[in-house]
Formats: sequence, structure tokens, C-alpha cells
Amino acid sequence: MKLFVYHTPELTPLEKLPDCAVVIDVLRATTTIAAALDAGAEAVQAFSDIDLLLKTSEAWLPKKRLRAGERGGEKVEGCDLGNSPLNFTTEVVTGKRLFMTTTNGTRALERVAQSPTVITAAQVNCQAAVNYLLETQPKTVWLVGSGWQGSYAIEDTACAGAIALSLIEQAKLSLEEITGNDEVVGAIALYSQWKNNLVEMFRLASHGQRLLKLGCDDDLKYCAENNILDVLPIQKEPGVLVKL
Ligand code: 3SL
Repeated sequence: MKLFVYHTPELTPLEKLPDCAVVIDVLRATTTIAAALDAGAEAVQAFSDIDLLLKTSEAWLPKKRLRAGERGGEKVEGCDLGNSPLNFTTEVVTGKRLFMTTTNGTRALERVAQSPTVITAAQVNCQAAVNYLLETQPKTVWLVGSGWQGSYAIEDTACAGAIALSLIEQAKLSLEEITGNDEVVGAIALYSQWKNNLVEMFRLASHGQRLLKLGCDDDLKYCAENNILDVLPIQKEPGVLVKL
């Protein structure tokens, strides 16, 4: 297995695809996707375009759907939910299809949607992603960070590092065996530096600062929790994620 880390959708190659793409948006889209599927949502259907989301979701019975929209960290007017994972509870989401659009995470999903396998990961469920990779042994794995509007987001790269480090430790592989690009080594170093204090790193991060200004410190704390969810979101058709 060779790992490649790409910090943003824009840095992710267009001319080829991996055997397995792991999309990461720790703050907060892939944390929310994991929370929603763990809480019993039927599926999460991701859109980068809000108008397409509204049009597609119209075909679903209102009692079977929820629209979750975020731009700039805030809930999109007219949607049922924003992007706080704390709001995707069993009472709210059970049995429902979530039609979701976010600033960056859903764009990252779209970028790799044609890959043979697409899964999502965040700190809350990264061991589930590691278990899946160890079981299925894809030859090439891309860990794709969502970033923020084309720029680097430290928390996504740290999560990529957590996944890479766990793979090395659990499969007893060397760094040389698993490393596909320099970004993998950087991601492991970053995670190793902050692994015991992820929430502090999130509070320093530019997107963490943005969320703090919106009063979302509880979200930061939740997103920093390691492996509290044993759920693996996997793409069953382009843009549609279900619980494996
Ligand atoms: O950019 C995204 O996809 C979102 O996760 C951003 S936010 O955390 O909801 O602000």
C-alpha cells in the first residue's frame, strides 16, 4: 500500500485516480458525516452546489429528507441544519437522507468521486478508516484534505498523519514502504507533535479561529475526540455516502 497526502482538493491530481480515496474535513464536514451516519441517517448525499442540492432533494418526501447547508461556517438560510456535528442526533436524523453542502468538504468529495472506492475520515472515526484499509489493502490510497477555499488546513493534514501513523504501527510497515509523497512524512510529524492536544491545535488553526468567532468551541472539542465513533462512511454511488 502506498499513501499520498494532498492538502486540498485543488492540489489533488486530476489526471489519475487512486484505488481508494479518503476524504478528510475534520472541521467539520467529515466529522458531521460520521456523526450523522452513526446516529442513523439513511445516507448523506453531498453537493458542492446549493441549487443542485435543492433541486435533487425536492424529489424526496419532506419527512424522509433533511437539508444541511453551510457557507463560511454558518447555516445556509432555508436549510434544516448547518454543519455542527452536535446537531445530527438520533432524534433528528434517523431514517432520513441528508442532502448536504459545505464550503470545502463536499468539494473535496466531488474531486475524487470517480475513484473506485471513496471513504471519509475525521479524528472521531479514523480507526474505522485504518481498519478498512488494512482489510482491503488498496495499492494506492489518497488522503485528501479539504482545506479552506484552496488553502491548507492544518487539522486535515494532522488527521491524514494519524491515519498514516496507525497504518505503519498496525501493519508493522516502515515509513519507506508506505510513503508515496513527502506530504505523508510531514503529516505524520505534524500529528506526532499535536496528538495529545488536538483541541489546542484546532483553536490555533485558521478555521478553528473562524469557528470560535461563531461560538463553536464545543464543536472543536467534539471534532478533536479520537475514535469515539465506530462508523465508516463509504460512497455507494457518486456523492452518496452510507454506513459500511
Ligand atoms: O468547509 C467545509 O466543508 C465545512 O466543514 C466548514 S465548517 O466547519 O462547517 O465551517
